[in-house]
Amino acid sequence: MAQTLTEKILKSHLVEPSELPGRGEDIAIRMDQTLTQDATGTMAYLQFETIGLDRVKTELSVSYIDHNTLQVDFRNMDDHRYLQSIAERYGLWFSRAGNGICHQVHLERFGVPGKTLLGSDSHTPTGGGIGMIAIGAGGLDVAVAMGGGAFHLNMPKIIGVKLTGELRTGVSAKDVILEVLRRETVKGGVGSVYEYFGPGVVALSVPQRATITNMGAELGATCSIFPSDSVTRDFLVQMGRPGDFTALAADEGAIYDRVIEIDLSSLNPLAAQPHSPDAVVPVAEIAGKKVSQVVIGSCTNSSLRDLTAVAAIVKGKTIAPDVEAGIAPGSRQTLMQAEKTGVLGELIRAGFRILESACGPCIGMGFAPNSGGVSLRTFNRNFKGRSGTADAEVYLVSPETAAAAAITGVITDPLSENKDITENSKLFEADISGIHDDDMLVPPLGPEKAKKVEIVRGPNIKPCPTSPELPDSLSLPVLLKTGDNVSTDDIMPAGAKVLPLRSNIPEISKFTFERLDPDFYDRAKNTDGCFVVGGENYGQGSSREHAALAPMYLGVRAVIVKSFARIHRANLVNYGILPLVFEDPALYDAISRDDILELTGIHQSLEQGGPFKFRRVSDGLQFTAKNDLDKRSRDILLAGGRVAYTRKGGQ
Ligand code: MIC
Ligand code: SF4
Repeated sequence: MAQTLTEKILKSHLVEPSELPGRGEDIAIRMDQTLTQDATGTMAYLQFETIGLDRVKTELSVSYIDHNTLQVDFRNMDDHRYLQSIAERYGLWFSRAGNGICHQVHLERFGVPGKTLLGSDSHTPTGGGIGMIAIGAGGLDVAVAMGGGAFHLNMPKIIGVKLTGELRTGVSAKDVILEVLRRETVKGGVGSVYEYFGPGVVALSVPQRATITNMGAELGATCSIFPSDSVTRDFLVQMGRPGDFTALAADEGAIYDRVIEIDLSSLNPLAAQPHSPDAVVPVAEIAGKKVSQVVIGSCTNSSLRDLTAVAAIVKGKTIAPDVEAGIAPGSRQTLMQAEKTGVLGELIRAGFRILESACGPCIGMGFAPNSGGVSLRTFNRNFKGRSGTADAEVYLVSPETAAAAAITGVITDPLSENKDITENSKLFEADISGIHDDDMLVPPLGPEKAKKVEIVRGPNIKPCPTSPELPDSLSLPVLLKTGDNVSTDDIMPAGAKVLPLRSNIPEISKFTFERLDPDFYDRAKNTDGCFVVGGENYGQGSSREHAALAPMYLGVRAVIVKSFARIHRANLVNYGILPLVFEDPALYDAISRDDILELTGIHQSLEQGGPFKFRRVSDGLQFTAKNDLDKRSRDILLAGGRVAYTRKGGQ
């Protein structure tokens, strides 16, 4: 039978069952590669150490330093030292601070079509741009994959995105994914893979494809993928890795669960308005709004292609007086290429502040906008407060749209800059084929040398707390009730103040739900266990397992919602918190904060798969939560979390 590309790669990596099952069924796949970054990596490696292996068992594992590079005190670098010694000890590659953002470096230096990649970062699907099945997960799942364990997921639906036509100058890959987000919304992709195909694909370069697969994370998708074709081959040749190329595509006549079609030639420049990546409107509709900041960078839009488009627009001009503009090239390699082509010089001349090749402003590590400021960013998330300024208005746009605003000082449709883009881009053409740079990548040590390495543990590295046992019944208050689309940034914020605490759960837990309820920590500390109630798409966004670990540490025993985002739900299971879904979503309205709820027969529900039974103590109101957890997740919860489950022999 004709197969989609997703099915082909999943099938060739299937550990269990022997054939691809129906949509939604549990599958286990082998992971060829893993990646971690420093903000999620310390927890992942602390877990890996407890598995007790001598060396990673993957074909390739890389530990990146890119998130916590502000280093306002000893803590960030303590983490870096720990991570470097772990890489040396267990046979990983190590990407040093300054080398670039994990997803971009991985695409450039390690991505291989047809391979699987698991990363402790939600934007790992960037690798789909080069034809990989690349999935984001919690650190614990990545630790297990590094140890050779399979990764479990529900067999996704496969949504075909048929691209026809060609983008007009001034419209770029960011506008394609913003169009998908406009149509599908931030929860439209849960349980799905977006597979791109059609005649329009060939006109998109690999970095453009990667922009699209990267932001598939904002759809809630498991991952997104492009075929591997002559464009992929040219990219790999340019990266000095022609041997890594294989041609891959869906079979003729492959059947998708659903197909959406986008005519690239009809697309206009788009922007996601505050405060959600799916609040998408045409740029023309909001043109004229005053802008105070423009930032180009992040794992979504910081390739040489993107920087060149910006340089072409700003050529010979100066950043508008009221605008502060910054640019963070995605990798050191890109930075060096931009230097060779003259792009960097032009950006400096125009007045851009050159930021480090790292996540930086995308995760609130510096470059926060002014009070109430309007910031145009080429990033992928604009959740309220994520920029570091609570009342800033962040718009997500393409590099072209950002550059046009940088010059005019107001939101500007970049189609007006077409002539400059076409003519000036030619000025930045140079032979960059020789510039692929691995000097800041430390290769793995051989097994004998590796065994002698001592792990460096500074005072900031604290052991990971363990999950409590799960009793058969719980009678606890609803300590917090949230609305829809609560992100993991709402559950556990990032930014310069909180990120240095990622290796210290007792300390970081003080910030749990800080944005939704500044008193949550104190109230939880004075309560012996609690529930949290939420709306749709609870836990969207980042893969940070701290959003499960810290609530667990503070006594949250179950989260009852209308629906979950995939990675967060898996993280809750791993840390022994019951992720439950209202059978009747209308009941969400009936439950209030501080209600005491009794949950009984938990063990039986987990063993036999029946619904979870709740009763409100004040008036006896009864309701049920669905049991749509697969058998393995139920076993993990029964065991009291993933660590206990693995100790008891679970896979
Ligand atoms: C993000 O973009 O939110 C992050 C920071 O990259 C996270 C990972 C983290 O919280 O460390 C992600 O996307 O998974
Ligand atoms: Fe880094 Fe931002 Fe990408 Fe997350 S989304 S990996 S913080 S650049």
